[in-house]
Order: sequence, then structure tokens, then C-alpha cells
Amino acid sequence: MKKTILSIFAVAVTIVSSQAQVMVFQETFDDLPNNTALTISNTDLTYVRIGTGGGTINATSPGFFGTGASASITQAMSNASLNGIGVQSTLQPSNIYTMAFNFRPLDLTGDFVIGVGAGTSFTGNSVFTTAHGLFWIQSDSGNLERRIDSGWSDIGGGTTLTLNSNNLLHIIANGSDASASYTGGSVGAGRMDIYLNGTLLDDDVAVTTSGLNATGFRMYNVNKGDTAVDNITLWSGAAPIPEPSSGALLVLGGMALVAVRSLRKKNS
Ligand SMILES: [Ca+2]
Ligand SMILES: [Ca+2]
Repeated sequence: MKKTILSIFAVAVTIVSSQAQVMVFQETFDDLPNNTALTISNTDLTYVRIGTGGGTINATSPGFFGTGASASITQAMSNASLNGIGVQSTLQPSNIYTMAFNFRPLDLTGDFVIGVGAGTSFTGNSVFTTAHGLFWIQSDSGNLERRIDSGWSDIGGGTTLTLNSNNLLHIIANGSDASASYTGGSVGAGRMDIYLNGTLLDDDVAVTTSGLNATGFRMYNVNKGDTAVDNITLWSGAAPIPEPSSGALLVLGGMALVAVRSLRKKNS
């Protein structure tokens, strides 16, 4: 009898973990013509904002990541309010969220900020509210940092991004009160795993706000933290980093692109 109960329990656990991750958002920008301004109509975004300082949030085609277009968020000047994109309050509420996206620093003068969270302050245009982010991460002039209470802490003990380099950030944030597992790892209650280009930089570090049911995301730059982004994907639940084979293909694709570009330069 005991054995039967245990088997049933094992099946139940399997079902729960297999349902744990649900892709709730993906935007590849692929079909947008070069220099098209991103809007909430021609993308799945619900928030596209250019602040008082001007600048552009445009498609770049061919993009920086694969064959389709990518998006570039740029500012005309520093000391201006934010330029950014996101989805407000419409994603499936969950206190465990995974976010993955490609990004490429185009200007390391300022900051590029990424958050997954909830609430009107979270998606407001002024200073963000720490309490409304399940997590906040930023590139502070190229130094990767995560938000802790009222300050920032270095990711991976200090990680410097290179100008015009292609990167893949993958964050698994668990704001629930129980540990969560995914293929290749696990993340404790109130903790997150942060991968850059497939390497685990921070293992089980504190999320910004535990217990928060996230319903949106945003990414923006201030003070000219100009950045190209692509393949923005969010899952409710803990989603594993892609298989090494597809990751390797991505890197190989990037290298091929660089090779073609340098070849073009030589030939021109
Ligand atoms: Ca794309
Ligand atoms: Ca972990």
C-alpha cells in the first residue's frame, strides 16, 4: 500500500515539474523592415517609450542575432528620461519567472536596466520601485549588477561586458517559498540563477523581491546605455537554458556573421 502511494506521489511530482514552465511571451522582431519604429501594434510589446531626450527604438535588419531583424534602443543624449520597451501587467501571474534574451551593448556610457515584476510603479516612466520587481538586473556602464533592496551587487563577482559583443542572458528567478528545479539545475526559495552565454555566473543569489507575482517585464536605457536586443522570451516557472547544441549553433552563427562582415570590409 505504502509503495502504491509513493508511486502515485512520484507520478504527481513528475506532472507538476513537467507543467512547471510555460512560455508566456516571445518577441523576435524578425519580420520588421530595417529602421522601422517599434510600436505596440507591430510587435507583441504593450509598452514602447521614448523619453524627453529623444532617440529611437527601431528594428535593425539584418539584425545582430541570426537572420531576422533585432531591436535597437538608443538615446540621443544622456541625462534624459528613459527609453524602453516591455509588457505591462498582462502576463500570467507567477512568483517563479524565467527570462532569456540576446543583447549587444552599442554604447557603454550609461545603464541598461532589465526587470520582471508587477504593478503601476513597475511600469511607470520615472524612477523604478525596487519592491515591484521580482528581479532587477542592469549593465552599469558594462558592469553586470543585480538589485538587492536599495542597492546593486556585482553579478559573478564583477562581469564586464564588451562593446558591440553579442550576449545571451538567462535568468531563472524563484520568488516562491519552495525550491524549484529545471533541467540542469535548481533554484532555492527566494533565489535566482543568472547565466551569461550559457555560463552560470550567479548561483542561488537573492531575488530582488520575494513573494511577488510578476505580470510583466521591461528593459530600458538611461544616460545612453544604448543596446540591441532580440529573442526576448519569458516563461512562468523555471525554464532550463537551451541545449548546448543550439547554443553552440548560435555562437557559430555569430562567428560566421563576423567572418562575413570582416570579409565584406576587406572587399570594400
Ligand atoms: Ca530577431
Ligand atoms: Ca541554482
